[in-house]
Amino acid sequence: MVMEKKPVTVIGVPMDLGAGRRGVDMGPSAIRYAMLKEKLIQLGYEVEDVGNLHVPTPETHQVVDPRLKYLKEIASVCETLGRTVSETVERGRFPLVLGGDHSIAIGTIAGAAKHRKRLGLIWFDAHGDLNTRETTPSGNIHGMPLAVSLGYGHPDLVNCLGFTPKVQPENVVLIGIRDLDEGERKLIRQLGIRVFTMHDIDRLGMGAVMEEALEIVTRGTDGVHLSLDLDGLDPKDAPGVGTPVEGGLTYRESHLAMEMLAEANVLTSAEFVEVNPILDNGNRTAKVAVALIESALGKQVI
Ligand code: Z70
Ligand code: MN
Ligand code: MN
Ligand code: MN
Repeated sequence: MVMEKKPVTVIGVPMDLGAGRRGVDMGPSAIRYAMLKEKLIQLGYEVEDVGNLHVPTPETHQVVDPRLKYLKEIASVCETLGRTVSETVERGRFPLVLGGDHSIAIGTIAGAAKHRKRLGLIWFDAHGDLNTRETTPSGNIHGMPLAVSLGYGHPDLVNCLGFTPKVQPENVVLIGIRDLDEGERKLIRQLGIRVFTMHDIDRLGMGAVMEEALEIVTRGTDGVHLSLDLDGLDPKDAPGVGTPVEGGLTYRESHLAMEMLAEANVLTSAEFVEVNPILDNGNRTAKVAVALIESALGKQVI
């Protein structure tokens, strides 16, 4: 089957206020430098790049609450991002958001959910990103965006674009997980969220995992968002991330997942986050991100 090729709008968000470490603010540049636009045009897409949103520099702002670092600034960027994503959908285009740290998912998902009765969500990550002010070990908001999208967290984050929750737990899957905090485990149990840990992927294989994941995110939904944190991959394949965690998804497993998403033809928006070119090796991680984007948007060998 030939995939419908909706025109793509690239939105860069050079955010690092939500991460404990500087460098992910250069992610959008690194991904563009890895020839994203050219590759998508080669694939047959019409591509528009609207550039980067304005994100304040940490040096010009104070941490007010150490358990919610840069809350106001992050909430404000996410509001703008949410509006930009929402307008992109209204214009009949596919929003492709480049991070930046994972806190931007609060805005991307708000914009994507605004136009859906029910949004499915695939969360690729080493981490759960299910912390709240009460459970966070770091105060870094990039450890919270999934909880926020489910309706748990500070009102300034949860009410992005004026509605909550953005997604229902029964339509959310996590894939690649291997580093959870105690509060995150509790929320997963409480909400009954389907989590495919590295253990599950080793046992079942990525093919079976994606089959089940696709069923969960498409059951009763009218759109699916992919939120992919490059630290879900193994540091051998994606060394340029803020928080490398051993024992991750291989290049091949993550490609299979993207190809199965493309085959299912269900994606309505996507974001690729936490690329840190400072810690990388020859922009390898941004190149992997571009290759994964190509696969998710339908690139095939034959
Ligand atoms: C930890 C926290 C996290 C990314 C680290 C880590 C969260 N659970 N997310 N790197 N991308 O601080 O909440
Ligand atoms: Mn962190
Ligand atoms: Mn992560
Ligand atoms: Mn993450």
